[in-house]
Amino acid sequence: MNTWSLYDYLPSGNGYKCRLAMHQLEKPFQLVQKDIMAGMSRTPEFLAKNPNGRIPVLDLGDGRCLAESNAILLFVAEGSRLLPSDSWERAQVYQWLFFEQYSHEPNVATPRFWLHSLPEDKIDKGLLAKKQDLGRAALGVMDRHLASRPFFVGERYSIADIALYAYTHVADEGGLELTPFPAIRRWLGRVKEQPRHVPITYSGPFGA
Ligand SMILES: N[C@@H](CCC(=O)N[C@@H](CS)C(=O)NCC(=O)O)C(=O)O
Repeated sequence: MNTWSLYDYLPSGNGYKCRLAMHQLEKPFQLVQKDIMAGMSRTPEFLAKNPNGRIPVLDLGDGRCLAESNAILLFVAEGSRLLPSDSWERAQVYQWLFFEQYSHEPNVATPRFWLHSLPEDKIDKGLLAKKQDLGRAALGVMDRHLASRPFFVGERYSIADIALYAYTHVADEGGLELTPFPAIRRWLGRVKEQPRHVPITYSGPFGA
């Protein structure tokens, strides 16, 4: 079997989703770190793997490359305990993956990226505050859902939890305090207790 490679940037929550899921599913892969701040995801070689110029990219080693973190999650989790086979439960997983990309990631991850990676004078404070408000709204949706259930779908840990955990657990780094969201805080603890959990800073070995 070909060796899988994940092109990634360690601080990225989108990359972390894939690292965490593949490690928990005991799927070995090589981590190829790309410094996106130095333009390494915009080189001709990288654009041949993902024309959108963004990490994470899963390279299957046989000429096939897959981009988009949630597509990678769905691919690696197929047939596993992390992706329900029941069509209704699976549709709910899709619901939360799409929510994550449209309502959560752009408003929870982006403030963190701006505050940590941009020089102070490059940050539009008004836009940052708007994003943070939308981020709090997304966290509110999650908190209400989790108030009466342990995990997002079907009472079991799934890739829906992994996708939403990635940026939620570091939301405070974007100025989004989790104190007002008690159900989220309890859920973060449950996710962290799952077998083979690794932190966002973990750089390998993976799958072993
Ligand atoms: N929707 C994509 C977003 C990927 C993304 O925004 N990647 C960022 C890092 S988290 C990136 O590679 N940025 C580098 C660039 O835009 O040049 C996913 O979920 O994978």
